[in-house]
Amino acid sequence: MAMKLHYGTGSCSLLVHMVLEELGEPFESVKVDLAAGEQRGEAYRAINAKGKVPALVTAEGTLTECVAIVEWLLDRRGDNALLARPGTWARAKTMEQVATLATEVHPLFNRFFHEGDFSDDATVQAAVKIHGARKISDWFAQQDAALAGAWWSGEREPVLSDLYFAVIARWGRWLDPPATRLPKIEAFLNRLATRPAISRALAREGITLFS
Ligand SMILES: N[C@@H](CCC(=O)N[C@@H](CS)C(=O)NCC(=O)O)C(=O)O
Repeated sequence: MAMKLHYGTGSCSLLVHMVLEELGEPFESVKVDLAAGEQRGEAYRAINAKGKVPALVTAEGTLTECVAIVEWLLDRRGDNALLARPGTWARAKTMEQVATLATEVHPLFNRFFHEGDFSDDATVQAAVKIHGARKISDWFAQQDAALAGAWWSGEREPVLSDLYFAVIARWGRWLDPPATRLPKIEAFLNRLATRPAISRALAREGITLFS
């Protein structure tokens, strides 16, 4: 049975799409229409009761949460370029970056995209959005200034955290200035997009790293 990825276009599930393509794993993908609220419907909640993407349906069961899914996919393949073996320093440094993206930067975007989740008061919502945008913009400006080599991770070849960074930087195209147009981040995204697996994942979703 081929695995089945339930994804939302351009959302955090794009990371899973990228990893599946990088691994050359046979899989099917099923689009969940997030804008239409399909994730909250009964049919999708039967797959993921949390009403969120991604969900990966496998022969062993259904797995949710981006980080858990990609770690499982990569570890079951043993040695691979995107994620070093458990217990190695390289693994710890990649996971350090993954944790920053998952637990700090992604939640900041919730303030920017979903300000209504933070208050019923429209004035507070506007303040949450502006404040969130400022914090994310500052973070991307720091990342752009610090980006020294070809990849955000600082590794010689792209690793898992580079893929995740690209997914999240793409959301930053709505900021002013767009994170995708900061010079070193833009060059990084262009470089990553030339990888055949990454361009296949983007094509499946009908998007680019800039739109
Ligand atoms: N912690 C979860 C977050 C999942 C999540 O927030 N997914 C978003 C897309 S990035 C979603 O499904 N949003 C739809 C909604 O909340 O209604 C993960 O990393 O997988």
